[in-house]
Amino acid sequence: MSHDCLFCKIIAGTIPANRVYEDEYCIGFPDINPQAPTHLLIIPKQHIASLAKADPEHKPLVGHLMSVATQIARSHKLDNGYRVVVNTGDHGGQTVHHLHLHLLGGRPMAWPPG
Ligand code: IU
Repeated sequence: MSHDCLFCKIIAGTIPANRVYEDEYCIGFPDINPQAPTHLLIIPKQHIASLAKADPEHKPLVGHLMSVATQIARSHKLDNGYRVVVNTGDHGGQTVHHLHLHLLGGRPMAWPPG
């Protein structure tokens, strides 16, 4: 846990969030500023600052997060498709420095992203 990390505080329960998913390794909850009808964040319980800071030892965890995204997309019936985004670093548009997957769905997405 990193004491000045917002997402670590959500994991610890000191900041509330509606956990739509939880297991031993990660939680999923709605983004506070949704960019699509479904916009959830999936975050590991372990503090990893970004995808760029993930080491080979984190491979099973990163794979697990992707698998959970699939599972949540199914349970939310995003049958027409969805997008999973991992903003990484300044140029990637990352603002919260705790690894997270955005799961966006419920509308068609444009490409390329801004
Ligand atoms: P980013 O990929 O680091 O830019 O995404 C961070 C997300 O965290 C962003 O979509 C915010 O709306 C979201 N968020 C949140 O859900 N709750 C908060 O208290 C804060 C940010 I601060």
